[in-house]
Amino acid sequence: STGITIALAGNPNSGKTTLFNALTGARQHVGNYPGVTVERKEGAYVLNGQRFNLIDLPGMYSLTAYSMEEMVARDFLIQEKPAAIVNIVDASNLERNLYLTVQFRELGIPVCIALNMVDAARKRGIEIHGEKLSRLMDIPVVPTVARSGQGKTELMRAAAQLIENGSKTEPLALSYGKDIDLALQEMQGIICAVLPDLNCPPRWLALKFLENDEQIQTFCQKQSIDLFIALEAVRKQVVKHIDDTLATCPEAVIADHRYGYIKSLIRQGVVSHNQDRNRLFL
Ligand code: GDP
Ligand code: K
Ligand code: MG
Repeated sequence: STGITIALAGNPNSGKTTLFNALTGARQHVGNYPGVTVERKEGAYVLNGQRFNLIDLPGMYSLTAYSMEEMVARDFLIQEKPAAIVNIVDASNLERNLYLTVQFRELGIPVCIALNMVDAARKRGIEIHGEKLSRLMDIPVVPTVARSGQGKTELMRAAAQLIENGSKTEPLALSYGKDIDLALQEMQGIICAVLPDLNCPPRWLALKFLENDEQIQTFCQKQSIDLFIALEAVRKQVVKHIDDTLATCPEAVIADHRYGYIKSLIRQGVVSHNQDRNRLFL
């Protein structure tokens, strides 16, 4: 169908389907992804005469696909390359939800955050400063209450604006420490030489390979056995070094750095807690 594709993505139970329904109403089509029983929900949203195809992606915690749902969601993002991701984030579980946001940014697809369930967060005494988060992460953040539809038009305006400016979206390149950064650089060089027309950032592919992502490793193997062997040699070296020096593995170090980045954002005043302990008695 014609129109610009926007994927609604986020952790399970963040409110994706509720938001999707609020945005698309009856203009929905439900099918299946080829070969699997995961539901594929698509719907239309029109803003100022521009038609958008919205996809309600299955819930995911990570871009390393551990479940069928995550596999489908990741494949969709890489193969169908939506113009933008509307990342539905549960405002009450900001830190955990942003772990996925960081990974979307690493993948390099423009991201707009729907800071959802701000009503429930507020009831629990949690206030998120969306503008601050937006500034720190350099992505649009729009507070929403998917259940009532509050914020949905502002959200779609922000997503449309993001797509208009989209060409300048660079993938986020976090530092994962010297050892991993150097390995990534080397792997990226190897990948670029063998696969110049890759449909995802080469550093992202290297990162996934280093995170021991089986599907990514198989993909590299299928592209070229020499590529696989060269990448595997770098990986084995890092694995050994990190095991010797830190008694851990690259995927744990990478996850630690992602969480470190998120924690540092949050510490800069993104979240206020209503400390009124007497609240229950008032
Ligand atoms: P999904 O798994 O991401 O598709 O999440 P759902 O759309 O199924 O929503 C999970 C639950 O959260 C449902 O019970 C929704 O009614 C509820 N929900 C969704 N958005 C909001 C919101 O903004 N505020 C509140 N209070 N509840 C919400
Ligand atoms: K659900
Ligand atoms: Mg859902």
